[in-house]
Amino acid sequence: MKTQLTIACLCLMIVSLMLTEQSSALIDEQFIAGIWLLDEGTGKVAMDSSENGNNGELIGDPKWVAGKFGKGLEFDGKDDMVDTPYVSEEQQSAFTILAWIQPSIAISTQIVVAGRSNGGPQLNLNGSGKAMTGFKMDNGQFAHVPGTTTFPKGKWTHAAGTYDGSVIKVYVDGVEEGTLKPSNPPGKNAYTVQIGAFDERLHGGGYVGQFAPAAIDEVAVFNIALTAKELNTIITQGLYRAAMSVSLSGKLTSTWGNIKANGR
Ligand SMILES: [Ca+2]
Ligand SMILES: [Ca+2]
Repeated sequence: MKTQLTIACLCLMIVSLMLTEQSSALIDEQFIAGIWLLDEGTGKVAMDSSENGNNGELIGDPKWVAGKFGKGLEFDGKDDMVDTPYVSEEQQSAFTILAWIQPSIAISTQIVVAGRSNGGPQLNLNGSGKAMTGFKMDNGQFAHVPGTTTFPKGKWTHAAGTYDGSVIKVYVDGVEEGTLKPSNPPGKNAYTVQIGAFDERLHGGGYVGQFAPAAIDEVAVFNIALTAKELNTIITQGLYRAAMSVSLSGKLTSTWGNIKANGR
């Protein structure tokens, strides 16, 4: 009797999960570099919610604040940042970098949202407060494309940069705002993905700068160019729900892997 009840309960659960399934995103976990939900709310570690273990270290004293989804991190624009251990040559083929940003001031100098120093794949706000993405090409020249929206002070706005091996695109709130076809692919880059600033000193380099006076939430890096549809699923549902709703469709191992709800 107990077994039958258990089976009945499981069936009900499966049916209800199928009914609530609502995602269209299909991202193979091999393309996930790292997912930092920034939901810890305490401590000096920003956990990677993917299975890759690219946990970030809080440098300086960024503050845990209310994020766009759950908690987020507020950076002071002076010496706060997060350093992750993620380095990859795969980003020379394709990438997506995305995050929510809430500037604390009107942005007037370029700041780092997330990316790799020394011309590695980057998502920034430029000196006009517009999202900008791109990289240093293997010929040493820069290929960066800005969006058109000025990120307003005190408001969460979403930014994403993608590269599919041919074209760089920048999206704001899921809307494509700029494209650029670089003449060459990204050059090699040995720096880690960092959030809120660059500090090469942590990895044997010398440059430090571009600190963001902003709160940042839900940072993710993929080694594939997400589509506008996938970006909009993530923006609407949040990274965690977007990942879980795909998982609930039964494609757990072939899509987002086992996303961990750190701090939730
Ligand atoms: Ca500080
Ligand atoms: Ca969060």
